[in-house]
Amino acid sequence: MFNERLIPWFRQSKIEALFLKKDPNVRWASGFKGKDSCVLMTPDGGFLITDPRYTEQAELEAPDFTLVNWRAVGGTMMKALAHVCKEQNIKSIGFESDALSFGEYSQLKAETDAELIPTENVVENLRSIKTPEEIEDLRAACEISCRAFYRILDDIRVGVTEKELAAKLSSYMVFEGADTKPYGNILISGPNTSLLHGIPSERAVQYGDFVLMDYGCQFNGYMSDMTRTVVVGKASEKQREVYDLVKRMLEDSLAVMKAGTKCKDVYEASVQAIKDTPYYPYHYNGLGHGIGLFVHEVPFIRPGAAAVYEENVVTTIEPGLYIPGWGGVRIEDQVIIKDGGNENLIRVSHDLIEL
Ligand SMILES: [Mn+2]
Repeated sequence: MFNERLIPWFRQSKIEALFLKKDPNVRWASGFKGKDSCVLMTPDGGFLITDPRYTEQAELEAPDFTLVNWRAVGGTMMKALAHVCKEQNIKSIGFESDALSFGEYSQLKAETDAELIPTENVVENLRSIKTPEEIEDLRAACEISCRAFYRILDDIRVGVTEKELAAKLSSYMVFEGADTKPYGNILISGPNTSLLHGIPSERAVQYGDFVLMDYGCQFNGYMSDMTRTVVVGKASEKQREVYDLVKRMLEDSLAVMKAGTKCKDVYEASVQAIKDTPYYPYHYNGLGHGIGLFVHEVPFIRPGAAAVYEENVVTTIEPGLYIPGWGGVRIEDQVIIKDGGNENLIRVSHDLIEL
């Protein structure tokens, strides 16, 4: 599948070819789902540069592309790329400035006479707006995560370790239909919950703990990302106070998320509930991110972020309060931006669950 959505960029940039190396960008542009491969896109067609581990798969998944086996052509990916450019008489190549290593860039520069032009987020910006097919895959990934959530609730009890719960949660997603690579779950408990990206440990869950689960899966390569924080036993007054503030932050954010909203305005909406409370210093201002074939993508919700939501952007929204040594709460949903509002793909209540 040659992605026609790049054509306007070629027209506007006047660059003759676009060299893509990041796996999600290669997949989006060509349909090829393998790794360690790259594509060269031109307005007239695409070249997929790979090695014999992937040639059969590439023929099946990217039938419109000209396959180049770099082991046979040049012996390195950069030499093969330079060879294709010479053959096609390509004089300018855009490349992903945040993906090419210095070594690769140097090698390519030595091998080609074409002008090398750094680009940023060309495919990411196009990719941020999802097609109906992409939305169906994202919806399926979110539904799988939600079903896994209800299953893991039965396992959370005093004495079970964070690692055991993380392993079960991952397996539930696969049994519920996810691709076999559920990603790095954050499943942490008690005082560990103030660690924004804490790693599941041997810590055993205790009565009164928060258990924070930030996790997701892929369905046909498309990702879900959700977070819920529950309490084991009865919540203390302070736990409930912090939880209710985060819930308000989330719901105030969701209320403004629609086509035309600037990302910075979502951030501003999220802090209304805490700005006059002692908890304000404990929020984190990275509040959400686009999501699709990769987990953290444009547009990002941050203070001052000028990006404006367009219809069919899919994004997370994940406010939290993190109090070092005490614990933290995060609640994260994943939504489709629509005209006049959004559709929430995470259909699990925002209310505090006491187990
Ligand atoms: Mn997230």
